[in-house]
Amino acid sequence: MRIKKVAVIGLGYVGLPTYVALLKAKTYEVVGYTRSQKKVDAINKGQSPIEDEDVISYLKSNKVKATNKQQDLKGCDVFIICVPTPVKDDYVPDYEPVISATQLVAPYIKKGSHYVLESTVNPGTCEEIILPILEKETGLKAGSDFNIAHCPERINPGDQKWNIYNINRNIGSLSKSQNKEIASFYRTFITKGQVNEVNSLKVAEATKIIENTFRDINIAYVNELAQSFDIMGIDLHETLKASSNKQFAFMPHYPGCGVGGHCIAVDPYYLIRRASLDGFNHQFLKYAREINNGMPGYTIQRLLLGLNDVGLSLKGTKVALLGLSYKPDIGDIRESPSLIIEKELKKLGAQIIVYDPYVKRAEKDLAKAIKNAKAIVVATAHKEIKMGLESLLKKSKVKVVIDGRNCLDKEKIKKMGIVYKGIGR
Ligand code: SAJ
Repeated sequence: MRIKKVAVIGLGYVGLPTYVALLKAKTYEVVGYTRSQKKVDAINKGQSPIEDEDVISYLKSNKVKATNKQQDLKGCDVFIICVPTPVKDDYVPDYEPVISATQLVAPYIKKGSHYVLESTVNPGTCEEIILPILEKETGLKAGSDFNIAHCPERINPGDQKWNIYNINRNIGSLSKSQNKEIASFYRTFITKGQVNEVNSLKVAEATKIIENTFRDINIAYVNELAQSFDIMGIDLHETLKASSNKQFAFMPHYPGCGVGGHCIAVDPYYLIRRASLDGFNHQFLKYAREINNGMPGYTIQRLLLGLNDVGLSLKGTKVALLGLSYKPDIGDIRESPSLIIEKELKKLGAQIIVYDPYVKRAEKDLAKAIKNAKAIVVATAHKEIKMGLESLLKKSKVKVVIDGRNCLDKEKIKKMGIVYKGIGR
């Protein structure tokens, strides 16, 4: 079937760049759907709700229409689902956004349609959760009447080099012939990356989950090393830098105050839970999650040690927490370790001020944030902190710096007579 009309469901960090890439392809009629009225209004006024340069400039120079009206999906041949896959408070996967997006498009699935899930899910989600909903709602047969495909997204928010046009993708479907058709469709807008056809939906789902659990366990590895190296007095930061000059078979990751974001901190729980349903206990993945979830607490321990060195207690002491977002130079605070540190510091009686140039509720002026502070915790390596903090420290009352991202010049700070403690440093 020739693909003429395409719907993108979900206009966040993944959906909006996908929507714009499809518009730029100038080959399809494209519908951008989000259930958020706020996002619809912003996009229709030419304002991007996400920090993506390509999207920002496209919306500025083109009239783009977003919708939250279900009937606008009528007549679409392809439905690309780009909604969040969060976990609930007890780390149980929350499929609600995927399920409601599936129910939203179901009335418009017809013979020859392609339903494509891009959200990161555990192997089995498409066939065990999505397929029954679509067959029940449409009365059609998945596979013979319509296709279900999985093409896991690999968007890396804030990345200047890798983007939707050049990141390689994997795609799996219910059948080889349908996979061929939907893969050729993807190649019309993924102009600089490969689109690789895999042999099954489960393999497609498994690729992204292992990519992100790979990252989580490697971060946990260096976070555990950091704790032993702090006791042994070895600078892990320097060690990793040196080990990185091995030209093969070594891939550095970096210790820090924790693992945030809606990918790495969340995805492993999808695989852990699904495998447990088949009786397999992913103890290694679980332990890695425990280590990474323990890093905000470890960072507070480093602060207590530092204050101890200068005879201060945390209670009543002014502490500047620098950085709320989960990664540098963006304003996304989902699952951010900073939020746990902030909560813990308040619970322990610190007088806390939070600085983050990218997050609305935080102080934007770094000098003001550290004024009268006795201690600083760097939780996000924003460029404003890396570039601006050291010169401010000289004239400050700061006695202790906890460098939760090992992003400052340790020797320079120590020369100012300030106690410096990093994570593994
Ligand atoms: N982090 C560490 N140490 C590291 C790397 C990251 O503590 O060595 C922390 C970060 O501070 C952050 C969290 O982990 O709090 C996640 O960082 P991230 O760089 O993995 O950023 P994400 O969550 O945006 O991950 C995305 C993912 N992309 C997709 O899911 C499509 C991930 O697969 C990428 O590997 C990652 O970007 C990337 O490479 O930057």
